[in-house]
Amino acid sequence: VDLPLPKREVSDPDALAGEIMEKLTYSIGKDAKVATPHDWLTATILVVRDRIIDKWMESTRNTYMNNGKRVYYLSLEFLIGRLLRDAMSNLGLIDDMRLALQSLSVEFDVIAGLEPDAALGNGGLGRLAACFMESMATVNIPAYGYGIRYVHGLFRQQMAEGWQVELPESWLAHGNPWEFERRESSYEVGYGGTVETTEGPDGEPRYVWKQGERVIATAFDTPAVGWRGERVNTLRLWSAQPIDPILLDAFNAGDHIGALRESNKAESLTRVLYPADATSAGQELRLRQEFFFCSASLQDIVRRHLQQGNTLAQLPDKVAIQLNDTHPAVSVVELMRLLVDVHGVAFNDAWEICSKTFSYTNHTLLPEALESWPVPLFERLLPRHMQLVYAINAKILLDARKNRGFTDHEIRQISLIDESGDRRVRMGNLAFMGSHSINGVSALHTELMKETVFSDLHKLYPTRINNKTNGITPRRWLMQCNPDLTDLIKEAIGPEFLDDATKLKGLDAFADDAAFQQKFAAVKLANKQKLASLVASRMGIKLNPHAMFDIQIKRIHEYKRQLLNIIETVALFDQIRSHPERDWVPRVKLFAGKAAPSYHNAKLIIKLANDVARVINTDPSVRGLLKVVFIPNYNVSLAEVMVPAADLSEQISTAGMEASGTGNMKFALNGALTIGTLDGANVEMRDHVGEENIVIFGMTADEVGRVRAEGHNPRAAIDASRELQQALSSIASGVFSPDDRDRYAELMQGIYQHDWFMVAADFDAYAKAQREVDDIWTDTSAWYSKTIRNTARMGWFSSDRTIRQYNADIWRA
Ligand code: DL6
Repeated sequence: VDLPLPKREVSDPDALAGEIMEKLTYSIGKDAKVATPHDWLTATILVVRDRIIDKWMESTRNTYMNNGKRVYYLSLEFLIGRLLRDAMSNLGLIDDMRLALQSLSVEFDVIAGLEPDAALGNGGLGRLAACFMESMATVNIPAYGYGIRYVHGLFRQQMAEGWQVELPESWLAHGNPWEFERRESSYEVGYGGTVETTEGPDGEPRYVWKQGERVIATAFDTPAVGWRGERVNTLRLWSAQPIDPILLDAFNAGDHIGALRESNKAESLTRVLYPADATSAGQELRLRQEFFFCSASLQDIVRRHLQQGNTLAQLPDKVAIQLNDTHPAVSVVELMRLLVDVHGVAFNDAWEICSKTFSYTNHTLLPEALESWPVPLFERLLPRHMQLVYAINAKILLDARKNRGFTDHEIRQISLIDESGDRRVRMGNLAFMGSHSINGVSALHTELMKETVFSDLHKLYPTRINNKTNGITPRRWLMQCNPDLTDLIKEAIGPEFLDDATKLKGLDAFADDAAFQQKFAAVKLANKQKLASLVASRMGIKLNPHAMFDIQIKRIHEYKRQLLNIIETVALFDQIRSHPERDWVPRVKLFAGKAAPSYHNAKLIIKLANDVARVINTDPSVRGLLKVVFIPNYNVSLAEVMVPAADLSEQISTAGMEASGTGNMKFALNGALTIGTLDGANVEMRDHVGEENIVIFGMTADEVGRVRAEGHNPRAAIDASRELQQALSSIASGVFSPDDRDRYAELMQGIYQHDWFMVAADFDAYAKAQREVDDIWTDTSAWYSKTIRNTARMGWFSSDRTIRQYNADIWRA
């Protein structure tokens, strides 16, 4: 029946207040007299959600009617953060909702602050997926995100005497009013068992996978709203459930724990997010998680495709599947299995369908992050998939040898099986072979992909690798996190930039305007005051908002070089004490970020930052010129306060090691000056903002490669720099760790002995660049003319542009 869609027409404050009361009463079952702030939050979300649903149904119905091509973004991580402010801002409801809540004596900011931060991701890769969901809806692409509904997202970080302690994060404790459970969209996912061969009707062998274990994947849908609410897409997250919730026989026989064993095992599949980012987790549970969400997603995609009356041969015309890194790479073989074994498509035809349907994004070149699975494990969990891996490998390797003259060495490099040690299945090679497009996430990273990890596959398929430089959504990372700056920009250049971030360019004309600079500075100061009050209330530390806020926030990793920043801070501390006569620029050094729980050196770096902070912050000879703070529990919501408050953005990774970075873009867009290396997207940022508006230092990726190949001698760099010598020896000898003098000896030895991350090699250049930053800061007008130009010229880094490029070159939806 063609029923008209219902619609919430009115949204003035009175109507909204009435609806909030209605939700509170009839959906939550609470009297306003006894409602808790959480009840008000839920009621408010439900009212906003109603408006989203209107658009959601409209978008879904249109896509169905058009039977056009859909994009599926498969990602093991979606680092979503809070949704309420974002959704309200995209629907243009912020002001009316504030007034509505006020009329009910509820403070919007208070309840908005109670929304849990959905941290279903570790860092850059997961946050990029969340920005992409918002941009795909904004640029009107029919898209689905597919992932896992982890019960516990990324751990909560606490400090115990300066050491990171990991605690579980329970984002679902108060329920999740944004999501819809779709019991009808459930699929069985199998593991283990055996493969039986029978004869098909055509006389060809048919393979039947007799699965040893099975679980149910149930869908939970969350709407993803685009700018101005024009389109709403779906984020579908899978939750694992047992086939039999309880074994009654066992229960009745008194085995109450055994009766729930299967159920617990199934549910534990989607209980926790693996807290590692740039290292491959390498656990059986991780492979089970990956296969679980890939199998459920592909079954869902194929079902939807066929339900629309399409044929399987049409799959590439109607479906584009983007693999977010190698985590969903097992999808390639799962789709082959569904096509060949379940739907009877011939192997070669199935392979063509697969490679035309999939595309793959690589997010890191770090060898330790390139996923591979021991052959025995892969074979035990996924016996039919192992056969398919061998069949695909045979097809590709034979072709490479026969038709392309590949040498033994090249064959070994491109093979799906790594034979160099224990035999392993290489997921990067699988994703590459099974995709028609392989993209890097910045220009430099893409070139390095061609030259390093994928050089041989690039030789075999020279047209597949392409670049899609990352972007960030300006809705969350400007309008929502920095409303005062957004208003100021609107006042100066009008509202067009809200719909097209490249229009920010108009601000260039105001960069040298003294009156505008003052207003820009006032907004920055207010944002710094806001951050200062957060630090005061959480940590009891007072910050001077007139000091330069110098911020490094990101995962803690040696290649990101928080250590370089800390060592330079120690050197600055020495200088301030040795040269009290100089005009030092007052600085607040702020750090935040989580370390993978098993990453020893990263955790030690957090402890060092805290140790250094304790000593510097209590030394009277510093006279308030330097303060160091490590803010615990970095997450999206904290970033939303820190990014607008930054004067200086630290993007100082060892060149060639950061694939892109996206924090770098957020800071520059919000009017921070960047100090950075020529790494990842910093290179393109320099091209866009102009080299006079960014402070670049240090070795290039080529130089790092060359020095590593020739043998780096860190001693020479250390001997040549008195400041570095002093800083290293004070840390190594226990000046900052009197309770355990050797705590940092080994960490410092790493720099003396091999300096893999080029900390010593880049130290002098970094320290010099920092003094350059001081000089610019001292000339207030020069500072603001540069930082305003950063805001003006960062529009290209909107994820809308990135998504348009994906669509134009890869998906064609
Ligand atoms: O592409 C998003 C993001 C990049 O900006 C970072 O440079 C990169 O480190 C990050 N990669 C990861 C690790 N991924 N794996 N696997 O998060 O991706």
